[in-house]
Amino acid sequence: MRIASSPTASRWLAGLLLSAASAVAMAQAAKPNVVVLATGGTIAGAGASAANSATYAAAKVPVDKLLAGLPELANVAKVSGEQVFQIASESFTNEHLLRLGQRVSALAKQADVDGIVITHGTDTLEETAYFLNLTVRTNKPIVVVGSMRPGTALSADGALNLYDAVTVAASKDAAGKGVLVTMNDEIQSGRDVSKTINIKTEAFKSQWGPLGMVVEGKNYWFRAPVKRHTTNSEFNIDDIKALPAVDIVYGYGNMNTTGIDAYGKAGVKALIHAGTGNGSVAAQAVDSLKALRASGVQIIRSARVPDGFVLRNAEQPDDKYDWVVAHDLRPQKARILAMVALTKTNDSKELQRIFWEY
Ligand code: DAS
Repeated sequence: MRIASSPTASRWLAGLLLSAASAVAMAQAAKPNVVVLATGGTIAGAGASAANSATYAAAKVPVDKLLAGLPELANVAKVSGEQVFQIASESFTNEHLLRLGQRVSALAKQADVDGIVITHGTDTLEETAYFLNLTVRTNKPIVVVGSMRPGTALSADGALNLYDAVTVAASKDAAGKGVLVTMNDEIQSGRDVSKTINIKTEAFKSQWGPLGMVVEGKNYWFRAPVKRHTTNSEFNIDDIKALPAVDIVYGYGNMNTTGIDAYGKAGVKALIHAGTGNGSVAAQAVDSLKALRASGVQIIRSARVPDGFVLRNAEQPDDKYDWVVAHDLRPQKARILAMVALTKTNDSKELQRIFWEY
């Protein structure tokens, strides 16, 4: 169909194009602002070939390339990216945790930021998510996301995980639920979730189940966290300048005290004991732990068994020994909470309260 090229028609067409462009601009302007903080990991990884789903280099792709590779994000939010680190997450240190937490806290205070996504390696993703859950005082959605395969691999999972993370971070219904993790279509609590397998995309699980799912850009919620977090936390990243030394010893048959004694000499402020079964402590290790406690070190009983929770005074006389139990927290999560709690108190009864509440 030819459109007459009269001045009137040209003006009409120009007007049409202008209103279409302004409609798009208005629609985009109405979209939430989401900031993606990139730290590295497999989601930024690259392999030599598409067949390399497990052999690759993590922390290679910069955040602007990650975002450019996902133009669909523009349908969800106005997304901007920052490269905070570019590391494999097994190399995270307490300093990385503090710097990332401070950046998240600063962005969360900005009126022009509606949600925050953190791309992260999967190895310690659960620790970072829990740390932010405990210390960032905001109701805005904060979503930590990773991937089990690099973007170069067949059936890579990073793009959809990132799309889901931005969807949740842009959603008002994700506010106030604590720090979240989106992996494999699920929305998990940053407190509850752990990496449970090292070679499948369905890697992140919680014994208490996901909070919901995100499917084709829509969130489906089924429960909300009951433990204290973010705005209901007594901890604040803005007040934490350093994290105390807290380490972990593993329980096993033929257990000895070499590790316990070494950590004592190294000056840890708390020692997480990842005990067998219900957080049991080998008879030959009890005296070393009691001696550490007497020297002022907090002893926190967790378990190497992934699920369930450690009962106080069940397998060990915690009252008598003045020990703390980690409740349902796995050793690596118990370490995060112990570090944060010790920035406020070294009282074992207060610590036990904190382990019940967070
Ligand atoms: N090395 C792992 C990490 O950076 C890769 C990954 O799974 O993200 O945590």
